[in-house]
Amino acid sequence: MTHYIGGQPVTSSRPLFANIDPATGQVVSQVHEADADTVDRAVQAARAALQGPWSTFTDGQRAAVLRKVADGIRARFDDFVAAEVRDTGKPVDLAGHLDIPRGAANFDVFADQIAQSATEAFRSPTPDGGTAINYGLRTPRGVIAVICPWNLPLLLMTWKVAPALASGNTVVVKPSEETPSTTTLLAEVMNDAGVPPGVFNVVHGFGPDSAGQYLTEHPGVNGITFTGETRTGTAIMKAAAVGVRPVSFELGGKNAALVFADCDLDAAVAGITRSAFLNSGQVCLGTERIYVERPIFDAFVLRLKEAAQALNPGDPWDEDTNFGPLISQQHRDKVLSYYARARNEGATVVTGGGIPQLPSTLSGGWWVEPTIWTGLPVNSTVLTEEIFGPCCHITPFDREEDAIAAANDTPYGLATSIWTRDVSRAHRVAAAIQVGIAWVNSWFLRDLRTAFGGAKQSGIGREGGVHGLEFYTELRNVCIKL
Ligand code: TXE
Repeated sequence: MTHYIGGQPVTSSRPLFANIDPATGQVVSQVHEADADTVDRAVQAARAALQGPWSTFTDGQRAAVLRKVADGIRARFDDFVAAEVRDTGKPVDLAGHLDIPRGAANFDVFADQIAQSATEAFRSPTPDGGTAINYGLRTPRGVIAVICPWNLPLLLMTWKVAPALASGNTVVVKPSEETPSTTTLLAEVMNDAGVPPGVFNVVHGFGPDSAGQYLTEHPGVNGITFTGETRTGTAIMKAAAVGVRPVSFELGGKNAALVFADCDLDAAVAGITRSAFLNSGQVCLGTERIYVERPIFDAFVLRLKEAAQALNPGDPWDEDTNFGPLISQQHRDKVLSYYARARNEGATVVTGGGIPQLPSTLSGGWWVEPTIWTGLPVNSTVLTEEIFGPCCHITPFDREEDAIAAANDTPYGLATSIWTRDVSRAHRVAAAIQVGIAWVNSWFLRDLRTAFGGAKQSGIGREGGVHGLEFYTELRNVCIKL
């Protein structure tokens, strides 16, 4: 698999690296790793494209091209699904219903957004008794570096690329080394849709001493958008400090669900089963801490255990499979180390805790069991650190304020879900929990026009709708004295 620079596939001189199917552990392709020169070439192509035909496109013309990109993804739907399933091992049903359709929809959403965006205007008195008109003029920020994770590769990448391009920027994308394929396919779709050469560039590779570091340190980059680990965000922020370049970050989480005794228990169990185990727990919005009001604690634990045990791990190409492997051996080692720590710290293992028995064709993959714990104290490792696997801990609570305090007792603040039939409580708790996204009686229910992002160490800035414009454009105030 090659890089994609200035509208062309490009190779580089470093040794290729293997792209592995996490379901089987088999190598599925070899990928070029960008050196500093290759990254420089990509940034220069993106800079040159800022001066090219792209700069003459009206908002409406850019919107029309983005809609063609969305249609282009849909026209090659099976290719995108196959690439995502091979790279991630996720069930074909999930890639086909979430990753690829939402990845395509992101282009439609931001095409609509840019066609409708307006800026502020003020009529102002001047000291000499006259009048001035002030208005906001949004201009593209320039070359945007897009650094992506592996959990929802196309979806999270297009969530950044679509608003960047809608606003008239050019991009250099570095997909995760674990999931290079759909970004490369998207480059072909961009070409076919009439995106001018150099507007969308792709470089492959790793983080430190590789494409990620070279790209974020490159002085030709005007802004960096990143989704991934908080520690990586810290390294990228240091790189961005040189040249005082802005960042947009969506980072880690340790999200809590609060389940009150008056909730619809069926809905809460179904929603939390999704939030803890969808994509094998590799979702930034996922729930790893669950607080349940004591009268329904035992019933909830039993119901969630049954739901976890009913999950169906297996061949990702089987339509009935709804639980996939973890992304890599390294990540499985990390998740299994938390399974061991939970046991060592005295957890009651309600279900799971190990590696599932699967057919021999899948035995080389990076599988773990969906796992539920109870009985750990608030300061235990698995209740404080992001695990990013299919696991959660359930704690009983007696008072609303105790549940809120426990939910807030973390440096993270991405998302929460609150399960109650009491409308006043729903509003009260949603206002009290320090997060960027609070769901009531639901989880991952997204209107793509709404703000998306994290409080505290879960991020900087908001993506989605008009909110992303703050990052992807410079707002100039023009003052005209009449
Ligand atoms: O993330 P990284 P990894 C969390 C989750 C997971 C952990 C590690 O807890 O277990 O992060 O996953 C690039 N300069 N999340 O190692 O390292 C890297 O190549 C520039 C949460 O995959 O953050 C990849 O493209 N780039 C999460 C991207 O950063 C660098 C999603 C993400 O890698 C870099 C994924 C550097 N110094 C993991 N170092 C979420 N919140 O959705 C790495 N990269």
